[in-house]
Amino acid sequence: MKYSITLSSFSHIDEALKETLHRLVAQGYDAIEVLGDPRKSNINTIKATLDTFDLAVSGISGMWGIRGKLDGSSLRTNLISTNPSFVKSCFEYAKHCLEMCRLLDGKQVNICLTSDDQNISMYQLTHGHTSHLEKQSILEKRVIPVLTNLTRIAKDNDVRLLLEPLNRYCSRFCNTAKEAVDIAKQINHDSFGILLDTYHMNIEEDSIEIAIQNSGGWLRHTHFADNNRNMPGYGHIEFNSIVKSLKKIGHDEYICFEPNLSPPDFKDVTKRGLDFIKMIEYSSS
Ligand SMILES: [Mn+2]
Repeated sequence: MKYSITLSSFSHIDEALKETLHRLVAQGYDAIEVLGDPRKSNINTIKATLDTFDLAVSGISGMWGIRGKLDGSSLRTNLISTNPSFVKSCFEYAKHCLEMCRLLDGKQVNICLTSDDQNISMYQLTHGHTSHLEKQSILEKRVIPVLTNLTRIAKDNDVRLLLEPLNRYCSRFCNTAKEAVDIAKQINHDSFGILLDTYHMNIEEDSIEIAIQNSGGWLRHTHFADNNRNMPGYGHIEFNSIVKSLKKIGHDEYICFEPNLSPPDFKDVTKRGLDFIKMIEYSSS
């Protein structure tokens, strides 16, 4: 297996990129996932820095769910909105990420189905008060056509667009692997697939292992974090059976860690979490 980690995990840590990358190589990481942040989109500078390290770019992580101004920019990244100009901004943002991915020689960009609907209460969200029919109608009329267009742009950039289910506290659309696979089947394109994140799966799936097995060929990438969004091994998710399930379906894409990190122990934590998963990988082979 090949291992990557999201650079967004280090975004609140005051450390030079070069120093972070140097340590990640020494710790045994194969790749990094770059944050799709248009505020820091000097791609040539990022590329020049990356080129001096023996690290691949597994892909771009999108900043989904932003509803407005972010440090003076007008970034809006909710694909589901009743305002067409907001959907257009989100489309342009996704396009930016796909192009950025190609320029950095990455393989995929994740996309999450967030909505800017302010009229839904937290109670309605967490108790699943949106009917299946309402969700299906929004997905069919407003989401699938946009994803189909973005998939064409992904193909033109020779990268993949991967739909990542989020847990109910983040979105009321596409919370499970099955919902993501159903959408992928409708788009039915080699440049479109799904990404599964153990942190979200821990909340939404009946069985993480069965969800992985049923995702089969659509699964192109994973995000690994424990139930508390720390590195694997620092919470109570059973990673042993998850790694076995990935091996069972012949998953040979990156495992990308997406932890919340903070000083003072983040340097040690990224090493111990990686070693923990590698130990499981070797012991189950
Ligand atoms: Mn994720």
